[in-house]
Amino acid sequence: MANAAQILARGLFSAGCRHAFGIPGGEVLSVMDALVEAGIAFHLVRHENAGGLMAEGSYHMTGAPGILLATLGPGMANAVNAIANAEQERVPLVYITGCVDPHEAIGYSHQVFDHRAVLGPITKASFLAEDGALDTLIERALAIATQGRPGPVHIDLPVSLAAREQPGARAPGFTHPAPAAPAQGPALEAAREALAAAQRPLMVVGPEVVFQGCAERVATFARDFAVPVITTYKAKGVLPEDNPLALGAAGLSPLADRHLMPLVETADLILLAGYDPIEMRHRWCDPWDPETVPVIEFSAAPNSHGVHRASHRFVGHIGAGLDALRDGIEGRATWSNGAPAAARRALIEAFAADEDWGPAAIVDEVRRALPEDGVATVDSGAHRILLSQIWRCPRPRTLLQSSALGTMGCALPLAIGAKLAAPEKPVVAFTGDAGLEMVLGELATLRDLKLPVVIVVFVDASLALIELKQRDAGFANLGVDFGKTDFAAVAKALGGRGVEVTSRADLNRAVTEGLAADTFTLIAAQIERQAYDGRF
Ligand SMILES: Cc1ncc(C[n+]2csc(CCOP(=O)(O)OP(=O)(O)O)c2C)c(N)n1
Ligand SMILES: [Mg+2]
Repeated sequence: MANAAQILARGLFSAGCRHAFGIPGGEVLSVMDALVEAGIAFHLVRHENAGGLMAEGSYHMTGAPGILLATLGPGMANAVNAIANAEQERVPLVYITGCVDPHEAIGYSHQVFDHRAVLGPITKASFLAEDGALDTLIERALAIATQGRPGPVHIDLPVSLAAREQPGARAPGFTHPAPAAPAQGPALEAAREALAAAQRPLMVVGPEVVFQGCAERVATFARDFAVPVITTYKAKGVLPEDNPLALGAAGLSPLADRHLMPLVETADLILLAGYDPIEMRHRWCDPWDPETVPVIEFSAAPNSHGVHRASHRFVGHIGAGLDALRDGIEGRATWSNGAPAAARRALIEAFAADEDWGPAAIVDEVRRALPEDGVATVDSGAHRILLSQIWRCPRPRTLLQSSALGTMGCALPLAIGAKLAAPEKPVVAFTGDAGLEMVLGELATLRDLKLPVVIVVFVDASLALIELKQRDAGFANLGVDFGKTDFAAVAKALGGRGVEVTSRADLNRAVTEGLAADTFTLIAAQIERQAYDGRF
């Protein structure tokens, strides 16, 4: 016989989960025990929000849903940002919280409020666990979290239920549904005719290709049909970025858009492959007119966002969709005017990283020092926009970031979760100084886990992205600059290695040594204030 917590834990194990993150309170002790008993390691973090982002990092490396555990009240509320992030970033995450027993909550108020009401708008589902249905509950939670457009699911588990035996419960199981291809019919025929006729096709690739695991098929399609590819920041590497058809990433950079939009405007076929516009800035609202150009869209879930329109929409597996689209059609030369190749050259020039020192040099030098199979994470801020344009991804899931919610404080925990789940991969986290100061406590988590993650912090004593916007808009300088922290000293105080750098050679050496060390290394890369002016 198993208790409620054990049934949930076994269900999570059956879905491939091997790591859980969180901070316990008295209300979730039996859940923590059950996780470990089921074969899922529990990692103590310093802040629940960071724990949720570590769970995301582990998901990117393994494909299994992330697990976050928090106690009731303050523990539950601390993770709100990470849950909103999982919802916007399409991360399958199971969030288990403890709660007082429902009958007790009627006459007890200490730390008690409605968890599910708080989480309702930012989860795909929120359940109150009940006796007698734990097996079905965890199966539903996993199905909802992983299917269609993935996202977070919350389970509120009353204290006494967690430890109560559940007679008659079956062993929960988990199966992925088989990939769904478009049905034969007039919509598919019309789309195929558009592909066969296209002379200037353009593909926009988004993260659904990555989580459906069909990057290779999308890349093959692009090569066979000579289709230039724009990716979102999250889909970087679906087509290796050294491929001549790779036009780099679009997202938050007006400078990149200046080179990419003319292609969007002159294409005679737009192919959307798992493209989710939640990562994009305003310029990508309604960017094409399906009245004048055929737009074929393959997506994991129906698009009800209203951000763009399409002529032919197919919901299901993107790889299977592209296979059905191309069946029997021959690839041929495209874009006789050479416009995509010219745009690619112009983009490389626009984001040149050949300076001696500065933010672009830092990105460039770390790219040189990090092996091909390395994973980078990046925080939110000016450094992220520049890095997302410069950094070359040889494969998907080699650059992790919060590109939909765009939260600060994500890079360090994402890196911790990724390194734990894939210890053989070199992992580097890039962060701004303000973003790092939000999550400094997690350096202690890194120390305890003995993980050789390298953290590169762009030290400019400024909220550079906001300072730039403030100046551009003509506001007085206010609330965007702050004092310089001695990050190298902080790293040492928290049990790691710390080094300050102001040159390419020192940075390269620090990264190489850090990746081979037995603990974390924090590299404080000093840059000038206002170093991003005119760069993106
Ligand atoms: C949690 C959170 N708070 C506020 C913001 C708004 N914001 C976006 S970038 C940024 C500045 C970040 O500063 P820093 O980490 O130093 O990076 P930099 O811009 O200097 O590269 C701020 C405040 C945000 N995205 N997330
Ligand atoms: Mg800064």
